[in-house]
Amino acid sequence: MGSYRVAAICLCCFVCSCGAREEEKEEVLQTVNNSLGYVAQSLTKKEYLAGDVLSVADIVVWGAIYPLVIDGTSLPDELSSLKGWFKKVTELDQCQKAAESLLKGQGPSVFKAFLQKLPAPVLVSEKSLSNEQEGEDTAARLLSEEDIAAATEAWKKGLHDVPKPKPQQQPILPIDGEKNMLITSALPYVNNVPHLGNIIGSVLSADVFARYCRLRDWNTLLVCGTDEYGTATETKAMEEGLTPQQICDKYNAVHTAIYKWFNISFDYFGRTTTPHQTKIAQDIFHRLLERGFLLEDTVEQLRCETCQRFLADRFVEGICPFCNYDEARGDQCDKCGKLINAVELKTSVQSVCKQSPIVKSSRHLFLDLPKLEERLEKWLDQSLATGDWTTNARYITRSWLRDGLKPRCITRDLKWGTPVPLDGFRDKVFYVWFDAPIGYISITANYTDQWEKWWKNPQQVQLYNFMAKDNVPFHSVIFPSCLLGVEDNYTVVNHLIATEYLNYEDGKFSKSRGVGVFGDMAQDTGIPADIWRFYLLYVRPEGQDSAFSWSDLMLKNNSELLNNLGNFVNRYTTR
Ligand code: B3M
Ligand code: ZN
Repeated sequence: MGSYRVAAICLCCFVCSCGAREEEKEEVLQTVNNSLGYVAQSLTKKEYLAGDVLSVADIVVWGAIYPLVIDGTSLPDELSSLKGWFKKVTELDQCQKAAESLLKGQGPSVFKAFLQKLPAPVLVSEKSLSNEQEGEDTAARLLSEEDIAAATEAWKKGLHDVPKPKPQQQPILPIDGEKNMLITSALPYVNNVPHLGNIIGSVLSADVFARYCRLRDWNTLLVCGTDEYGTATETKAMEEGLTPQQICDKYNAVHTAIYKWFNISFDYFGRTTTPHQTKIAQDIFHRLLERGFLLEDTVEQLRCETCQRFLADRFVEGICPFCNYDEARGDQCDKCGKLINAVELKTSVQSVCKQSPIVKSSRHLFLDLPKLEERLEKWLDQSLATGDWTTNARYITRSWLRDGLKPRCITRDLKWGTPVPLDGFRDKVFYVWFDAPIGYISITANYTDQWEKWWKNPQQVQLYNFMAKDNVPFHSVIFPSCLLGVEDNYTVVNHLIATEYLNYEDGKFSKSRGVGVFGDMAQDTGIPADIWRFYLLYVRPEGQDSAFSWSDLMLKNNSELLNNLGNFVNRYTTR
């Protein structure tokens, strides 16, 4: 079925004007024609795809090629078997109804949103093994005797004869004419020890991709750091009897040590509580303000009279106003994924002292997302069509836009954060999710004073963001809207790679309940980091949630690493 899928995906070029080059369109057409030819060929011998009766295969293939073919008249005569079959299936009552309800008089453009959720089209030239081979039809290429002999020869010579990756200049900066890969891994909150789910969701996935890029001799910068502002830190500080700064220093060191042990190849691991963060975040804020993208409004906020403070949304728990899940956090519902304003929770308690908060009003600043929506849509059309976005990232982003964007509050009544540099708001700080993605930029600024060569250079840089799926809307909607709104030639995400969740045995990892395997525990087991890395990548939750299990770790270690890989290497080395 793979080839039919390709045919459907490639149609994005026809319906979304994604800006594909002429040659690319030619290639797409070629791919589509090959696939259609293949289907036509198989229909010369039988009535339907799987035999003489209609089956699910017919419906799937019909649905996949329908956006392109519509009434069948565009099919060339030499595909007559396909034409006849297509007509037959189209005439089925259910298929007619499906087509009518889907198209609603808008023609094939209704498939745009659907196609954008699918993986980007893989053109033949992108599959080629190196740039020099561009254009060569590697998909159709079979290994020749010579290829196999060359591979055997290379294997015999061993690693020392393999060309070494080019040494990286320091600091690593974009280079004219090269592929410049800027890779970020979501910034872990500083108030906790990361668990295996956090590790595979962003840092390890980004690390593996960065290693791959470096082996390809692509000019690569991998940055990350701890996300240090916000109530999470203030609360942890209260719990441990330390200042927020002391908490940040303590846990930044914990994170640094864990990622070092896991061999995560960051080019720079920083933190968000730096003067660069203040400067860049405040500059972005001023530019948004000057351009009329901020609004002022009164907010009803939850305040705990026992603790004498306003409560950040995520420290309130209650019933989700959308799906009635009774353990929704005040900022986001873990069940339906919707973002919430804590005051909208049906009943709520503060997660620390379990008291019911009161509602109090306060003036705040909002990002005017409806005003930024048009430029965001335009940019997304381009980025989704040409970039590598995981299916969940496409889906989450599209559903956000489909529901319509609303202004989002970017200030908070807290102390531990980047100060809001505007009269009337100077006792407030930026909301951590306004601030945190700016951390990628400020962390790079701490690495090199030439950071703008990465971050204000969309012409030369490809930006890859790695994260777990709950971080998607902030990276695909809110942060890009800010960057587009500041009109300062910022590099905006081109590729967004989001994982599903990794569960622990039969349940969830839970920092607060201490359930799961945390970075320091993994180290204490005495199992080497490479085995953890292998197993986490093996169970990486790509298309759906997956689970860590101790017995499966043992099984995969014994079967895959020891029996398969171990024996293979052993046979070779003892020959
Ligand atoms: N710290 C959330 C998280 O760790 C947040 C990510 C920020 S990325 C800019 O899941
Ligand atoms: Zn919900």
